[in-house]
Amino acid sequence: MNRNEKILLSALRGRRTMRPPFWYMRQAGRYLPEYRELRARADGFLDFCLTPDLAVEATLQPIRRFAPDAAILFSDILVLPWALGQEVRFEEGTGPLLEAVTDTAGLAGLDGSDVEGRLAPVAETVSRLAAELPEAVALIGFAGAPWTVATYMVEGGGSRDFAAVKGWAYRDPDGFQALIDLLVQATVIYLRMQVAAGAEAIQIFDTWAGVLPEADFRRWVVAPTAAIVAALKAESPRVPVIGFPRGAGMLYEAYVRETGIDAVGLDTAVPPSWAAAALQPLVPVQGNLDPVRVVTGSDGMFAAAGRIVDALAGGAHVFNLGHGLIPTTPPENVTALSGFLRGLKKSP
Ligand code: 1CP
Repeated sequence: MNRNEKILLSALRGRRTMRPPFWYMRQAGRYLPEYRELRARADGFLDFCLTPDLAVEATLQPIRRFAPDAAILFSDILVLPWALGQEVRFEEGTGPLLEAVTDTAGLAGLDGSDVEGRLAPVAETVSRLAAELPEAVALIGFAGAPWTVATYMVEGGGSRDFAAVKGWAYRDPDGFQALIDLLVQATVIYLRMQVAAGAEAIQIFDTWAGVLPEADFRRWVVAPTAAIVAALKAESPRVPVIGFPRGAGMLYEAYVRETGIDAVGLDTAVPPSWAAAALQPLVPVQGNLDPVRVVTGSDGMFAAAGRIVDALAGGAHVFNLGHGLIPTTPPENVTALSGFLRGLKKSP
């Protein structure tokens, strides 16, 4: 055992740690006043993600405040469609808006030949962070999973029913496969670039994994993720890959067994006791406090966090939320939760 290994990486490699390391999905963002101030200085959200000075600062803000065990690169999953040539905008209040690609003809407008060039600013952000972060803090890089990124590309933004993206996948699976293949290829390039720049772990966000029936889940969630993991592992076998198949429910176990991921993120609905029995013997688990618990805070927050820590104490566990922090979160609740987590010690 490497005594200088960062606690996050120890846990992601399956080791028992003296306390669960912790970080928070969306630990940077609108709930922080210093983020809102920084955001006001950028021309738009994409510009924010692609300006290393701003992205480095946004990544470091929650590290200074809460001293979590990991920093996550400040960027967005939708920089990848932009790098493929799709028009992507972030509208104040409405979220992302994309020029929808809904069929094979639309695919002709995408170009995967310069992902590295267009996303070079992200690599610069990662390498600056690798140099600037406190010694004990691990740096996590990320990308969206092909299925989740495809939902935004095909729907033209967020969706309630996913009728356009499912419609294409059901009507013309071979055509849709070409989009997924392009995304797998581009995602591998993008994540390899982040690892080369200094990312020490990778998270693959599959926010909309839970909307697919089983057969389609295997084809559009499991298979593309497995291909990405295999390609990353071929080059960097020591860099842990965390998969987050949000909403996968009864398919969580198949996802873990069939993708080759090193650790799995649990959404808020996954019972920790079930995860301890079914998933933790296979891989370290990460999660899964309800982000709304951090809005309401007080005793209920500590009790809910304590229940998760206790249920997952028998194996490797990275404490996190079941989804990202929301804009109404009082930062002082995050401070209090972080103090609680740092004070934990595992009984021998
Ligand atoms: O104007 C703003 O400030 C925009 C808010 C915002 C922020 C802070 C967006 C727009 N993206 C981000 C940053 C972001 N996005 C990070 C940064 C690092 C951190 O966590 O601190 C990460 C990891 C993401 C990933 C992301 N973007 C996901 C996957 C994780 C998840 O939350 O489910 C998804 C689905 C997106 C798309 C996206 N980007 C932004 C919004 C509002 C959305 C969601 C739209 C929707 O609800 O469908």
